[in-house]
Amino acid sequence: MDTTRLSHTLQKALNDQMTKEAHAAQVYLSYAAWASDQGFDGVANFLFRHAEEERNHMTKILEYILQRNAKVKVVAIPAPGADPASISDCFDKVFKAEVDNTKEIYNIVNMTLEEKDWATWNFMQWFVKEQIEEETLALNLLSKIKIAGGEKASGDALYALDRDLGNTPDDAKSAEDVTAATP
Ligand code: OFO
Repeated sequence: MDTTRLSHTLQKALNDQMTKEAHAAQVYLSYAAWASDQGFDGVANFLFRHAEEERNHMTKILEYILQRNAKVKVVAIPAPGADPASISDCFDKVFKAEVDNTKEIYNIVNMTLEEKDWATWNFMQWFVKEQIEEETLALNLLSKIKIAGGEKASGDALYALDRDLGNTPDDAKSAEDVTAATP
């Protein structure tokens, strides 16, 4: 008797998404290292935390695949791309990465609808909600850099922004906290 509770299509889509979350973690890790190297420790702190959250997302999907008695495939994670050219470019890239990931999440939700796999549909709603939070965070970063002057931001403005980001994350509710609250 087949005891797998995921179709082959969804098993593959969730495994692929697991690797995409791991890739996002690597990308944010590389941006964090770049920001730290540039002396922006506040930005780096924010990005290190974000990399952790992406790893949590990967694990959350892995656990769900196992829970549905399906096969987990851990594969190589593609390398992150080039370092950002500036803080403004970094925040642009973060926003784009989040919007792209939202599209991937929506694709999987569409598949669950087609298959009428309500368990996986329900599971994916956590990610739909999470992407709203992450897009909002990324939009806030874009607003901050815009106020600071974008590519033309002065050293003083960047210093203030960096200090701000170094202080705020611990007050903010992280995705990790949300995960713990709604396993
Ligand atoms: Fe995994 O949430 Fe961002 O991308």
